[in-house]
Amino acid sequence: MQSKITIAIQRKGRLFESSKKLLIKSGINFSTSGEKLLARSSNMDIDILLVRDDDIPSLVSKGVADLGIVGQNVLAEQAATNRQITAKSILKLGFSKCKLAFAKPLNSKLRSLKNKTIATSYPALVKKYLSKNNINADVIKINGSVELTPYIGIADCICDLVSSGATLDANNLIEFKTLMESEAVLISTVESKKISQINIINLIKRFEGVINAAESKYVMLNAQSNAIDKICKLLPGADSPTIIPLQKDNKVAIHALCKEPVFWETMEKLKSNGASSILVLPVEKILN
Ligand code: PRT
Ligand code: ZN
Repeated sequence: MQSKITIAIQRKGRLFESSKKLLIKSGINFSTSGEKLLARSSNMDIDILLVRDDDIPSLVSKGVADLGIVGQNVLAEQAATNRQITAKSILKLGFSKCKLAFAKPLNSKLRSLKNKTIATSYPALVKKYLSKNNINADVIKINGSVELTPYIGIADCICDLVSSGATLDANNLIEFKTLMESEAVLISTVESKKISQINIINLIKRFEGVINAAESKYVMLNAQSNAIDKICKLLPGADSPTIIPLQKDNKVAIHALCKEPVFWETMEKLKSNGASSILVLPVEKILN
């Protein structure tokens, strides 16, 4: 008998909607409401723990959850401070992308971090960076409103998460160095190749299928037979397009799964190389 799978996801916050969408698109039916901390899937033997993102690495490391979804920034900070965090990223999920970056006031003359005071919610990652680069500096841990610290005189610069950059702009700060890029990841204590539970392997395959599908498009177009090579080369990330002869005019239909974005510019280039009736369709699921 296969045992139940437990997955920990963020209960509310920036990761919640995309984590829920990924599980639902992977065929796990469940509903969340209000303060519910445990959701049972109605169609699969899966429990979903709804928790704060900071608790996810330890829940997975302790084996309370088999899998978890968390930002690489949170996992890396916790792993840098606590040896008991054994959970590792096994799959990049492509959402909640951001970077952990140093920023200083617009009018600051700061040129290096040497002997400066840095405010951050990620002290372990900042200290690791400083020690790796042989920089001597003070690090102060601040949990919220890190952006305010240079103006109240307690720090020379900050190291915080940035996505659009609007918060830095609004606080007259300018980014000057990226410490790490981050996105949501699936975590487990077991490397994906070593996972033995077949139901977990199949679930991870479904996650991969949803992620790959989100980036892929199915392209169909018509072309003259003598333009096939030129056109196939222009199809982004297409492995081996299907060529189907048309009844008339020595023409063919070309069908391809494009694993990279298909922009209007790509379509215009295809057209100027002899393609016509170009259709770009969304892909819902891929199982390799
Ligand atoms: O309540 P809980 O503890 O579960 O959640 P939380 O409040 O600790 O985290 P939450 O929901 O704010 O963020 C969860 C994860 O989303 C983070 O750990 C990151 O992996 C990811 N993420 C992606 C971000 C951002 N983008 C982001 N922009 N987390 C925070 N921010 C903040 C940043 O700290 C800064 O204050 O947004 C502001 C900057 O945003 P921009 O767009 O103005 O640059
Ligand atoms: Zn948190």
